[in-house]
Amino acid sequence: MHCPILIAVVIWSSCVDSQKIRGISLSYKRFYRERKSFLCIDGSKLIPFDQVNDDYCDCADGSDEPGTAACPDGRFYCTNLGYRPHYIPSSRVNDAICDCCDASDEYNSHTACQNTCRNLGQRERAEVKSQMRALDQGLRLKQQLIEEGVLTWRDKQAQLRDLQRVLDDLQTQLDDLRKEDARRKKEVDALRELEIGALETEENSHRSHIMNESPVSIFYELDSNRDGRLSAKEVRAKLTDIQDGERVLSEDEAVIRGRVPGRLVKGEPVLKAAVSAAEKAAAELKKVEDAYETVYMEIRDLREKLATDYGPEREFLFLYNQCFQLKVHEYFYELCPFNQVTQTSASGAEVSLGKWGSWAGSPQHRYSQMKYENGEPCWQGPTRNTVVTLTCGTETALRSVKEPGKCQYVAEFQTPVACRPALRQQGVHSEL
Ligand code: MAN
Repeated sequence: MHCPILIAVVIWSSCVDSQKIRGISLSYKRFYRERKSFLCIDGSKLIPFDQVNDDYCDCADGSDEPGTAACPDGRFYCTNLGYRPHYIPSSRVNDAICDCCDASDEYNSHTACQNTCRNLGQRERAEVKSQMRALDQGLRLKQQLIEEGVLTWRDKQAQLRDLQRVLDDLQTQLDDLRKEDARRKKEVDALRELEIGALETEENSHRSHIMNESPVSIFYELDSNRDGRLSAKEVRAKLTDIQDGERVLSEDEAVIRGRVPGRLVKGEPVLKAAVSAAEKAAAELKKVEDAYETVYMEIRDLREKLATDYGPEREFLFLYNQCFQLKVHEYFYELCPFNQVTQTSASGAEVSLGKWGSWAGSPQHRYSQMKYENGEPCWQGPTRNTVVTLTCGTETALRSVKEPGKCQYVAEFQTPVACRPALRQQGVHSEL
C-alpha cells in the first residue's frame, strides 16, 4: 500500500538532488549526498559541502565543480532526457554555446538554448528502427546465402569427384596410349633399319653394274642421238642424270639415317603406313596428355578454392568468383573476394593492391576483416596491402576505398553475411 508513495518519494528526491548538483550522472549521485562536508572523489581532500559547484576549484580531480567551468579537467554530465546522456568538458559550461541538447550546460549564460533532446531522440529512434529492420532483413538474406552456400559446396564437391573420375579415366588412356606410341615408334625404327639395308644393297649393285660395263656399251649409252660421236652436251646431260640420281639417293639415306620424322623413302608403302600410324598414335597421345593437364589444373584450382575458410557456416562462399567495383576520384577499384584487390588509373594501368591473405578481424570477430597482401611494390616503399572491413547491410557492395598510409589501403565491403544477431543488442550503430 505504501509502495507507490515510497517510489514517488525516491524519484522526487533523486530529481531534486540531480537538479541541485548540476553536471553529475545518477551513478555519481552517491558522492554528492548533501552533508556537512564533501570528500573529493579521489579522496584527496575534505571540503565544506557548500563549496561544491561554487565556481572555485578545490579538488585536484575537479570533482567539486561538476557543474561549473572552474576546474581545468572537470567534466559536465548532460542528462539529455529523451536522447542520449553524455559528458562534455566542464570548460564548455556557460560558454554561450549550446552543447547539451537539454540546454543544461548554459544555465547561466543568457544564451537561449532550446531543448532539442526530444526531436533528436525521435530521429535517432526512427533511425535505429530502420537499422533494426535492415538488420533483420540482412539476417534473413544471410540465412538464404548460407543455404545457397550449402548447395554450392555440395555442387563443388560433386564437381571435384566427377573431375577426379575423368582424370582417372584419362590416366588409364594415357597408359595405353604411351604403350601404343612406343610400339609404333619401335616399328618405324625397325622398318627404317631394314630400308637403309635395302638402299645400301641397291646402291652397291648399281655401282658394280656401271663398273662392270664394257667401254662400247658406255659409249652407246652416252651417244644419245646415235650419230656415232660424243658431244660435250651429251656427256654433260648424262653426268647431270647421275649427279641427280646420287643426290636423291643420299638425301633419302640421310632421312632414314637421321630419322627425320615425316620423310619417307619413295616407293615403300609399308614404312609409309607405319610412319603414318606412329604419327596418329603420337597425336592421340598429345591430345590426351593436354586433356589430362587441363583436368589436373582444374582439380588443383578447385581443391585450393575449397580449402579456403568461407566462415563458420560457409556464409562467404557465395562471394567465390565474384568481383565488386567502385570508382573513387581518379581510380577504379575492384575487390574479388578470396582472390585480389586492384586499382586501375584513368590511363588504364592496373596495379595489384594485394592478393588474398587471411581473415584479420579481432579474435572475437575474425570474419569482420580480410587482409590482401603482397600487391605491387610501392615506389620507395612497401608492397601494397589492403584491409577490407566487412559491415552489415542488405546489399553486397564495395562501399569505400581509402589510402590512409602510402600504398596501405582500407576498404569497406558491405554484405548481409556480415550481419550478426548480436548487433541488435549492440545497437548496430557503427555497423550499419
Ligand atoms: C599510384 C597509386 C597510389 C599510390 C602511388 C604511390 O599512384 O597506386 O595509390 O599512392 O602510386 O606512388
